[in-house]
Amino acid sequence: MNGANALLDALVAEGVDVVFGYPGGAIMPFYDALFGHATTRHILVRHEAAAVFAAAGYARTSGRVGVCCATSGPGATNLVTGLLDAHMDSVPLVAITGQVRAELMGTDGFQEADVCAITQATTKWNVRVTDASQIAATLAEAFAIARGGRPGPVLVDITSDALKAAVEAAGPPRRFDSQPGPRPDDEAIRDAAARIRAARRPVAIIGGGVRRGEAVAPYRRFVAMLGLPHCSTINALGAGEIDDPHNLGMLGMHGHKSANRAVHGADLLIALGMRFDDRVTGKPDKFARDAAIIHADIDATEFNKIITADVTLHGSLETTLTALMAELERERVPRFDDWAAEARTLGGPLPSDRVADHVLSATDVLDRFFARVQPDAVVTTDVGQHQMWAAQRARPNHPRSYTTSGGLGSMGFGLPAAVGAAFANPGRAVYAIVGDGGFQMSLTELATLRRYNVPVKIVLIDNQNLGMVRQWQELFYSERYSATNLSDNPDFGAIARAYGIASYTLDDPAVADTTIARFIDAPGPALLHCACHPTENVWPMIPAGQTIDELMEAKA
Ligand SMILES: Cc1ncc(C[n+]2csc(CCOP(=O)(O)OP(=O)(O)O)c2C)c(N)n1
Repeated sequence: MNGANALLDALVAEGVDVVFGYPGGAIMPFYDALFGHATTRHILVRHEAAAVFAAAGYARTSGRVGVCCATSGPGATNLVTGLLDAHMDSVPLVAITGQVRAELMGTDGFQEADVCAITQATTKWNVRVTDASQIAATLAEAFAIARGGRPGPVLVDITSDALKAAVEAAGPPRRFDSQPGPRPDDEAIRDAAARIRAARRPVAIIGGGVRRGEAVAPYRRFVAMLGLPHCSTINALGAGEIDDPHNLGMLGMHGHKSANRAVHGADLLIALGMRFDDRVTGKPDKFARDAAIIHADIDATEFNKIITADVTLHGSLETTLTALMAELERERVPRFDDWAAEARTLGGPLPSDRVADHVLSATDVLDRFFARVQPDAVVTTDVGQHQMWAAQRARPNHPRSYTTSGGLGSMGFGLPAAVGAAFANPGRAVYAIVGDGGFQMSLTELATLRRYNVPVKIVLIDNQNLGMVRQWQELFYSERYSATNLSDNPDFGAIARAYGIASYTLDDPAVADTTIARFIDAPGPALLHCACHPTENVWPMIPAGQTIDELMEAKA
């Protein structure tokens, strides 16, 4: 048995069924151990960036730890963006990188990169292992850290000589039981309950923290118990019951008007597992300025970072909400139905640019698409206008079914994340909604779809532009369209076919419904190439650093 076998055994002990990766010199002993392995399957992606995004798609849609691997130097550095994406959205990952032999480290050895230094700011924890006997214990610790407390990515860098060195069989794995999480202070719970009782216009906001633990059910009970208007950040879409009339939808720059207006006019915000990102707050000193703030989070460093809280509740959302509901039930439970009904009227339909009848509108395509998508489908998106249009229109029924690069906003995420989601959710429909720019950053993964016959369906919103940047140039840079025109795009259908992927073209609104239905019903992977109007914009929009008072809408 060598270090590589010990590594594989440690993955098996953690129940890892899939590793997304790409081989190379320093990690070859691990690939040799993986060869023909019975339970842990290696999925060969076509770029290391896709390996880490696929692991993230796996983790985001399953709640389990995603695993990826890469070789030293260029393989390892190709993971950096995906690690940062996972770090910003609190996604539990373990990335394993090969490293040059210990004796070469620090000599600019071939394919040497100090990946621990490079990923210091993009991981929750990273560690180098040079001693084969430490591999098993280090892996167990890496998994515990990735999934414990506020989850995040961990990188384990192992020198190739440690992977090759003989090692005793590890025996039963050492368990790193996650520490019991913090419990919110009783006094703070009483204070929060008193403020809820005294409030007239309270609003709850749920953030990505709801993914952790079993917070969805208590959250739904909490808002139902109070008749509370509630909304979510993009990372928590699906947390609220989709048919609950008190659910005001997505908050933020391109959020629903009723959600933004209700928050703006609230006298109490109950912020749950969210971190007041600038795409949500716009201008922090004018954000919900009449509201007292109750902030609940597992990570105390989020308190008072951007918005000063009146009450902080440090603990898992599940524990916090359970304690808060118990405290509220000790006396009369307040109801906010009248305010919730009023909050609903603050919105109105989503504004859209008008597009000539014979031209395909991206928002119309997505409306028709989401009307047909199964409620339990997994949807991933790339980054740009299509991401926002989809977030406004998707109807996910669980925060693990809608997956997007929220904090980092990294193009190239959508397709590989869908690959990972498909491996984590066999039998569930998986859709990737991508733009023509981001698709070209990741279309190598068509080969992965083909090789493993992964039934991911890709909706390509092709507006022949880097649309989101084009929109900002139109609105804020005097229509100087610098480097955003993609009118020389390749023939996407031909590209899909070259990879052996079925392709459907949609360029006529008159046949949109039938084409979308054929695409959804197609067996196996498929591409729906939607040739859309080039200048449709995302509305509504609160310009960066502004407030709801500066809300922009489509011109009539
Ligand atoms: C890796 C990366 N590079 C650059 C950007 C900046 N950016 C944000 S949206 C966008 C345009 C995306 O264009 P496309 O994929 O065609 O989607 P669309 O906005 O047209 O829907 C760009 C370039 C980014 N978010 N990520």
